[in-house]
Amino acid sequence: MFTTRHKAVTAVAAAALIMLPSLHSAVAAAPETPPPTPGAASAQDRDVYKVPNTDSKQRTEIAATGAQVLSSATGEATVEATRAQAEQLRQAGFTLQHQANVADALAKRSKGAPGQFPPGDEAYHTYDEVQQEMDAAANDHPEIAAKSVVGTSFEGKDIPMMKISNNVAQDEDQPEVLFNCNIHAREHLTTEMCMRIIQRFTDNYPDDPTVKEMVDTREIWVIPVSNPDGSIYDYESGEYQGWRKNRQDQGTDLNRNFGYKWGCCGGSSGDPASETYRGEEAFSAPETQVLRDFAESRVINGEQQLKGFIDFHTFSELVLWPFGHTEDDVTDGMTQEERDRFERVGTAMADTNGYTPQQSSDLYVTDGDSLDYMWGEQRILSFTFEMYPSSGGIDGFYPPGDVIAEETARNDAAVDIMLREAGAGA
Ligand code: 0X9
Ligand code: CA
Ligand code: ZN
Repeated sequence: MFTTRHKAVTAVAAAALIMLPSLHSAVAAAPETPPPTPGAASAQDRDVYKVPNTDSKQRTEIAATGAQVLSSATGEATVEATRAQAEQLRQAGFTLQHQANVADALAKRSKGAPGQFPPGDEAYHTYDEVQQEMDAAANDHPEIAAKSVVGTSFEGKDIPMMKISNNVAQDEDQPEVLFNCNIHAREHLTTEMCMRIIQRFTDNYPDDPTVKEMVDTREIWVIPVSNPDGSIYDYESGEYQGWRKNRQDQGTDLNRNFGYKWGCCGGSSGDPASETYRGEEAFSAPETQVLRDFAESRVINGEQQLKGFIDFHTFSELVLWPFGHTEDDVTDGMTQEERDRFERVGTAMADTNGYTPQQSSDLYVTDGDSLDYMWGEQRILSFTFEMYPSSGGIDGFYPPGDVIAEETARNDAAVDIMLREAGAGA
């Protein structure tokens, strides 16, 4: 791994040298659209289509071309595809109705200053603001909140993490839950979800009895930005890029790079240009290594301390449980009893936020996603939440800042259920 990274860094340094003159002359004009990532399908090359009347098998077939199913409300799929992928789908007999070019749709939005979210979206936390607010929360609540760096990204940026618990400096024998956000770069609302969790379980500790109970009896881990390189790249020019992956070469889809049945089942792409590129090998991305290493580090005396995991994504308003790699409800690593527990807890959470509960593969089959690893390998009760909105095109990833409060508070009760359930049967 070290060799691969070293090589990549050298290549980037060489590229930077070659690019120096043009980079210099570009400094004056701001905001500047970042140079397209060589090889990767840029926003210009991707379009959004509607595909009527799909079932999960067809959505899996669509995803297998490397196209991305953005949502599928009442069977009508919204699909993001390159021209080649669209052609392949038409040849396979799908009806595609063109909605918009991704770059055109993003260019219509108002522009922000470099390094800032655009006008109307200022309420979103930049990476620096995430760090500052986590520092402030830890400083204001030193007994119950501790900030650390769980690992570093491909570009060497810190991935910050918060632990929230009573006696936070001690590793107590209490059920642990991990909340992960922004593994997909453009899904910025999820960062706000993790910031909401941090804010609520620190500020409300004295006054809210449920918060107090959970902080006193659980160990809560929160990672607001698990893909900092991709997240920053998406907004830093002041104009959204519609970026999904990390920033390793053409980008790896981190949610296809986990090492449980990696690449097994046609639920990811081997093409580095694809939005769902699975990477060179399982855990080839530093960011998935960080999550794997953290999960492994929580095995104490042979027992996994993490009893619950939620990976927050946008969008479609879904509560998803494993497995993603197979349509089978019951399979190797999932008994009927375990499946029934997932359905029971998933449905209970969905009853509180109005999302639709289902098995991951009911949306479409994926391999190498975070849930399949966290459950399949680590046996942690794991869910993917697809947050607001319920449907949409590329703009579905960029709801205005004024929805943040409502759409994050909407998951308070579900978060509490996850924390409570982490203490059951342990
Ligand atoms: O495709 C994904 O990685 C997730 N959806 S997103 O639009 N946020 O990219 C869903 C992953 C859940 N797993 C399966 N659907 N199998
Ligand atoms: Ca504790
Ligand atoms: Zn996602």
